[in-house]
Amino acid sequence: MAKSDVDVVVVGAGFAGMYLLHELRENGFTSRVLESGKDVGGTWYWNRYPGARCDIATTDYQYTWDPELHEQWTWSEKHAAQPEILEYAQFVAKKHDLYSGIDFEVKVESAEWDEVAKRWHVRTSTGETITCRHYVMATGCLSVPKDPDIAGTDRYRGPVYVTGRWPHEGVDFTGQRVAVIGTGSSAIQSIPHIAEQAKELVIFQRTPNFSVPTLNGPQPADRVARLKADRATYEDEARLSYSGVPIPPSTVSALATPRDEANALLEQSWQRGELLSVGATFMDAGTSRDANEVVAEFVRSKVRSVVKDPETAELLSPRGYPYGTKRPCMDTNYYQTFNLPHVRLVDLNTKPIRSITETGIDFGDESKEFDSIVYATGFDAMTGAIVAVDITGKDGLTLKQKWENGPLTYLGLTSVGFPNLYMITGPGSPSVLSNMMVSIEQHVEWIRDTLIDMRAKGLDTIEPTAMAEEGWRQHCADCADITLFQDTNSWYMGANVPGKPRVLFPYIGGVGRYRRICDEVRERDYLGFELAGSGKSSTNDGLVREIQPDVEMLLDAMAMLNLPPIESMSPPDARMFMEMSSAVRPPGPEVGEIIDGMLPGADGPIEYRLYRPPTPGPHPVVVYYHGGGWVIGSHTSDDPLCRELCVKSNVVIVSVNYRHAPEHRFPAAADDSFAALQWVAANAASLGGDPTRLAVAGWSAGGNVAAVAAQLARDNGGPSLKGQLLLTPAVDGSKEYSSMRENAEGYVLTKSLMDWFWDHYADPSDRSHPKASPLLAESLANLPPAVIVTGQYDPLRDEGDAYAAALKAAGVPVQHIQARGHTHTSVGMVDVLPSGRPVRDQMAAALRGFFV
Ligand code: N01
Repeated sequence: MAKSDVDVVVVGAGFAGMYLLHELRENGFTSRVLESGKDVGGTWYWNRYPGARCDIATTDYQYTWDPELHEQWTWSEKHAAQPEILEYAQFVAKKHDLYSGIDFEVKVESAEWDEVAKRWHVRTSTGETITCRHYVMATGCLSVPKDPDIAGTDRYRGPVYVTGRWPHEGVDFTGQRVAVIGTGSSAIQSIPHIAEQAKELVIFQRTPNFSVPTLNGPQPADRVARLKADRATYEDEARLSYSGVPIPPSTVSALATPRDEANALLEQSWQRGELLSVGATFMDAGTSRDANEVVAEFVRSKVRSVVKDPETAELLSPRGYPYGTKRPCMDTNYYQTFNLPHVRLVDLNTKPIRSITETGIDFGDESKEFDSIVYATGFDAMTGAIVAVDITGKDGLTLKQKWENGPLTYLGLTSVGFPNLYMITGPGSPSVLSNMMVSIEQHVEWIRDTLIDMRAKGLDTIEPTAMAEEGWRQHCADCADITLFQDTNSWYMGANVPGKPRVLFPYIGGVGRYRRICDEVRERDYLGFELAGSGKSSTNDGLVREIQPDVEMLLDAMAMLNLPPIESMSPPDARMFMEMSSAVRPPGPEVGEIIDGMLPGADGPIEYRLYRPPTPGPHPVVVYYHGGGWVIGSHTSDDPLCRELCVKSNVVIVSVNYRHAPEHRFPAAADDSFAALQWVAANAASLGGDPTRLAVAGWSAGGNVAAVAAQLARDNGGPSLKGQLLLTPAVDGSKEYSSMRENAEGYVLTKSLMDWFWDHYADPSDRSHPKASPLLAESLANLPPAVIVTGQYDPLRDEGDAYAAALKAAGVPVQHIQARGHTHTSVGMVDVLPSGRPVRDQMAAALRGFFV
């Protein structure tokens, strides 16, 4: 007789529930696993439609936790079909005696947290109530078919089939007139098989999908060889990869590759016949629409090459959404099916379904009779199965209520108000954007280790903090914001289910990064969790990731390059190094005109570069000062940023090459900056600008001299300025702010580099002079309106913040933009870091605002 009071209740006996059961037993936890089906296998138990096949190759879609399995089980194909995967699940369940720990044909109806007993009460369809300390939803991401939201579905009197609930005995469509509604993965796999039997097949398509041929056959020889040579390394690579399959990240930009070469690379990927290969051909296809279009057009050309009727080919060609933002499909002879005389494609955009009728379907101006209707209309993904169970946490709040506006989780594993509730591959984890096997194993192991840790410390409950959960929501949103997913109506975004909140449900920061974060949470003593038991409780509040994901990725890549620190170089070498780094960056947008010239500095001529917008002038003029710690950089070194500011703000930018230290120490840079401003003001009209609309701008040390130039203009009778834009400026060299210590290392501008810059530029005794430290000016009143951008991970953050506050206190209008998750250098990296774009948009708008 199974116990009604256990350590852990697990819902679901798919690959997640099976592995968790094994681990719980191995570690001495009592458990009950409840499964509504009659067997193990989860997704592979339910999805028995013809042609159902795994889109991840069998080399990668298998358990790694039992090494013996690799000897005992041999996959017959590269992409295994549903019956074989189900057999594999059954084989593992038998081998490890898992059947004895699973209650089949039992549905969980509700689960309620008992705050006094600190236990969950789980009520089942058999009328039993099971009490447990920990409650795990291992219910899968795509397990609840969505209601087909089509008029008249209940009128039809013939047989209806839903791909996700296919009859176990199979269906024979021989001689039938069959309708298939939907063209997602399930439809694309089943349609060629249904077409083989049906007398007539009509496919109702709302949105065409991108599909890649499976090219099935034996397992790829190169993968098998790698696995045989060193399985441990292969599996580790998968675990730390972006999507759970060990494909090396691309370093090729589609935009920077001539189209014929790009197509040749895509052809190689196409020939691999793997779900992830085409999308992973280029590094920028996931973040740039233009780059993505190179991939999309290649796939469309493949459709045209197969489908003989050009009109049908065009209808089958996805347009208007980027490749990969709806789940790409894998097929065997899908497009070829449309060349068969008895197969017809109906475009629901021009011929919408008016109603399902008793005998068929009314669509467009037609009425057609069918012998069977197949709904391949998808799932209430990610959250459907979790909220289908009535889960009530603390204070009577249900998870369904809490998630009304979108799922809120910490790490996609836990949720505030629901102690000891865990979700395997839940929303906010890589889940459906990953190889599920890798993600399942990682979650099971994290939960197992957490339970072991809690037991060892005598702790009964674990619950995330509100701050950690909000921080995770923000991090997930930051990751989503730099991708192209947001604008596409996909089930990833909840768009397929009417009324579902529109957010990106899975975590898109990558499997490897996610694993590192989860590990870090445990290593940092359960950061973001409150743990309690036996009269003691501890809250370790905090945020596990605040840095912008693309900034983190760049920092990781730079760390791997192991570059020498700039401060270890001589100034000439440092300048050369900076020039070489600049040479490989994207150029920034086209401007109307660029003119290089000379202007009189404080002590001789200095160079400038003028950027003119393509619009008719005269334009406002902005004198721009480059970054580089007064030592490195030049009037061209911030070229992409100057171009973008020019175009986006519709202003003439004059970028000035003030003299550099150590050859020319303080106050040479400040004096040149002011001299350049005076000259530009006097010559604005001949430069095509409007002398009455003048401003200064600068980044870093350039922000320093821009602020100084604005003060000198105020104190020396002009020129009159409309504004000053200071991006992560250095404004006080006289003391060390806490951000200098907090961000001393690891964020490109380091404390030691900043010290090196100051040492080259100004003696310690000079640093309190307002021409070196404009924050220390006697008065900050009557300065032009300021826009100040500071970066969270910038050693200069606090002094920039202090300057913004001091200007405000002095009555200067200030727009202070605190760039969350950014470093000293990241905001200005045009076309490299998408997360900087919104900040630069704000800067450009503010610059425009100076002149209205
Ligand atoms: O479901 P889907 P699926 N009227 O949501 C259409 C995984 N999977 O079961 O795109 C008309 O993708 C809908 O149209 P639109 C895989 O992750 C994996 O095929 O919303 N049409 C769409 O065409 C996959 O992505 C594997 O405009 C309606 C289709 O129905 C996920 O499961 C195999 C409609 C639904 O496509 C889901 O795939 C199979 C309406 N009212 C699935 N409502 C393998 O790994 C919906 N549609 C092999």
